[in-house]
Amino acid sequence: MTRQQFVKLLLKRAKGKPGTRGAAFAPANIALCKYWGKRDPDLNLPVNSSLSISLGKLGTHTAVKFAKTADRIFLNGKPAPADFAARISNYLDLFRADGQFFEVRTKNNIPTAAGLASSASGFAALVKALDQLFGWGFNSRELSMLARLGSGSATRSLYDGFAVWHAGVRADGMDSYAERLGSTWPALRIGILEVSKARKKTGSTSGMNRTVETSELYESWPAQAECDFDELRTAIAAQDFPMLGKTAENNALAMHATMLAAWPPLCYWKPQTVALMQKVWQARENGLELYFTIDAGPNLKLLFLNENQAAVKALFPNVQIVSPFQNPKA
Ligand code: 2P0
Repeated sequence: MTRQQFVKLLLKRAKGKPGTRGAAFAPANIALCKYWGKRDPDLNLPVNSSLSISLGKLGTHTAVKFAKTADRIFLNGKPAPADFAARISNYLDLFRADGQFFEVRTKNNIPTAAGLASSASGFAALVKALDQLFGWGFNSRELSMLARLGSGSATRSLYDGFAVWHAGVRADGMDSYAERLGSTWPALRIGILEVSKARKKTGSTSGMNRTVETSELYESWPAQAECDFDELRTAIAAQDFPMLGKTAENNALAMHATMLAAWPPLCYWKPQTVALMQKVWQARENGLELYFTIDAGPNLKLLFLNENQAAVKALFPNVQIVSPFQNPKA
């Protein structure tokens, strides 16, 4: 099945009437069990299930309406760079009728393409806005499958709090959607340590494809991811923070190990990334319950509990702290 066929099939379930505009927000998310590798690149079906936590008010606002003669794509108030605009227009091709064009205005309050998952919140917000524009009346599960076609990690950005993206087994991808985990964890904190805002040289899509094709270590990844996914769900249900932190950190490092073993080798880290990882390990040796995760980029995301917020701030004065469960919508 192609992505066009998938969309056609799903749109058969649409029920409402088109409106004149749509506007929506979606949060960024950080995977604690990473999505790394595709079993179907066209449908964006993952090799393994993943689990994430959304970043509350950090994410993307998107407004969409019909345009007259061509797509008009704006990013943060300015005409979007050509590659960004082309990615959005390609995605809109999945939904447009003959001669139909769109104006899309998208605003991120997180750095674009620095490993802070802005394509995730971007496609999730766009899909929610399109749902209003076209009046589809889809539920979050259906919207998560449409977001998936834009960017895999966007599947999980339809929700506040913890989200799981089921890898699914079906070839048509109808069982590869995300859902929210009911648990909340008010004391949980995420600390963003920005090492670089620069656009990365190798995007996640090509990075993961190169890893799947060339890395010997990738063979061990699906089994580890499956195990970590289960452990994280157990840790969340039991509110066992050391288990959550250890599993998330180990999962991220295992993912980066598969990249280092790819050819040509792939390393998203900067020297400062490694220095910060070592600082976390030292703090842990000194008794602080502090863990980290890293996506396909150089930035660290710290994981800790509210009771340790002062200690974390003292060690990392530039940390940006997010309380995922103190968002009024969460
Ligand atoms: C994740 N990442 O689970 C993993 C961890 C990066 C490292 O999902 O090809 O931009 O558009 O599906 O979603 C980033 O990959 O990739 C990602 P595509 P995407 O958050």
